[in-house]
Amino acid sequence: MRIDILTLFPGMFEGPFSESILKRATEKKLVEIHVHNIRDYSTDKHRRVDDYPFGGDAGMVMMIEPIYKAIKTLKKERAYDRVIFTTPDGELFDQKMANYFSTLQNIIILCGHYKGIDQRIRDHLIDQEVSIGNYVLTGGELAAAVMTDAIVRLIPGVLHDETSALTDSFQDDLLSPPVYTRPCNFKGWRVPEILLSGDDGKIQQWKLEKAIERTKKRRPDLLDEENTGKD
Ligand code: 6GU
Repeated sequence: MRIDILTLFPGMFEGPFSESILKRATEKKLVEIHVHNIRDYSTDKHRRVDDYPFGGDAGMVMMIEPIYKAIKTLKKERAYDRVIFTTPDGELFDQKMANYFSTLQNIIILCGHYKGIDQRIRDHLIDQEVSIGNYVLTGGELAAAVMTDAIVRLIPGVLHDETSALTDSFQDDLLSPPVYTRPCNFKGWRVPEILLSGDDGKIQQWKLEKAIERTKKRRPDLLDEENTGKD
């Protein structure tokens, strides 16, 4: 899979993509992540990427030309399955969407600046608008990093234990059960006896019960028929 990110702040991606699982996935060539500075595609000599809004109002607006040029340049090189725009008024990102995106070959993520982007970009250059939650961030960069993380860890071979993504919270609309490690007794705080029993059937049953119990308590919305995300 290849993910191309278009942003005015490429530095914001340096940390998240150079540590831990994303770093290893890149090194193992399971994913290619390319971060492009939109300013490099500016079409005027001052390297401008924004301009004053028509009709007045405060603030600047991201111009269409650099973004058009950046997307066109990428599309000349390869076919893209999806051009995604990050914006708080987009469709809510969830596990189901992450699963779907992780099956695609090539995607572009344009990092938005809410209110501050020429509407024609959204109308003509974008396939899907996505938000990561009901709060407003200063820009779409952190949202793009969050989405990239959620997508990349689902690519086969990225996680050590192939099954571990399948047992994630949300994959079956259940939260994960609690987990424990040694010591089995820490100052009298004990690991549930059943986990030490060696009876795998009983242990699996216990994990499922705990997952359901935890979901009922913390996220009853996930158990609503209407909300299962399955159709
Ligand atoms: Cl995608 N962008 C911004 N600016 N804020 C957000 C968001 C995106 N998702 C939630 N809040």
